[in-house]
Amino acid sequence: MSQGMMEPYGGHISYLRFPVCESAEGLDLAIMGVPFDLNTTGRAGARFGPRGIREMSLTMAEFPWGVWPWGYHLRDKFKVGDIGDVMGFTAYTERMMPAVEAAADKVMATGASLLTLGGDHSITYPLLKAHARKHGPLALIHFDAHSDTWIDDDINHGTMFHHAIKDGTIVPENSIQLGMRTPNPDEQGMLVLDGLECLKTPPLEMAKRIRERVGNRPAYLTFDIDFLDPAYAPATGTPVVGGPNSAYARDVLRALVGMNIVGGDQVEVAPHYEGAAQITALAGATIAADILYLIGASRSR
Ligand SMILES: [Mn+2]
Repeated sequence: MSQGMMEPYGGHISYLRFPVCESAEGLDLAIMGVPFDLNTTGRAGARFGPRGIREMSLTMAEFPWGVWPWGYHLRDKFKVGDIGDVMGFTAYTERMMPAVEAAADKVMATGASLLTLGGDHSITYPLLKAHARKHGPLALIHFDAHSDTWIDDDINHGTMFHHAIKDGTIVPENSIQLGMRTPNPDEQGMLVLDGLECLKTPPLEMAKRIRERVGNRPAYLTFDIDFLDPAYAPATGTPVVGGPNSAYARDVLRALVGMNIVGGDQVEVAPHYEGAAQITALAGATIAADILYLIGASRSR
């Protein structure tokens, strides 16, 4: 192949074609999937998210110069590997939570940083717990159409951040939620910039507000694909119209480079709600790449 180009329609499938690894041992950056969607309140299907994202990531993996416009290939600076999916919990939330937490703990123990592909958004809760165990209470940078702070003793993909605040895993005073456009009667101390606010705020200004809110606290970045308008991400469980586009999201993300982002995830892509174009999985794969570059840049600080 000329110049190390990799045609997106052939070859083995892994996230951005990083090597498939048994574990995170020896890696700087590990990518892991959690194919679970039983905590969805709307349309299920995000269990197919990790696979869909990996497949569409191949379009970006074509180039040996990395993902535009980052200007370098992550493999030239870091040891990166796709460690596969957390599995073995089948249809049980009560098994998924500890399995994901243990898998993330295992990655943390190697010294690698973790990017996770969901799955429904409830998978973020055990991931936050594992990251907080390593880094202390976290700032949450949360892109979503929904606040996910509903007050309920049970955990589903709309309640987990209420629990994460209650148990001290995230610090609301340093946390920020962007893109909300559903009723949110119980704001619990996080700064909420709703969908209309996003549309009125230029990306660099938005990034500045995120930096100011987070301060020096180690941050975890979680990106629900329904942050994007359904025109840009139709294949998701609970789409809400009136959101920003994918270029806006990427601009905000890229402007966070240099922050201490210790881990992150891209969740709620449910590929089967659209046809062969796979717009949503492509957006998810691209945003996941941006998050991975941010985590890498944090390691280089
Ligand atoms: Mn959401």
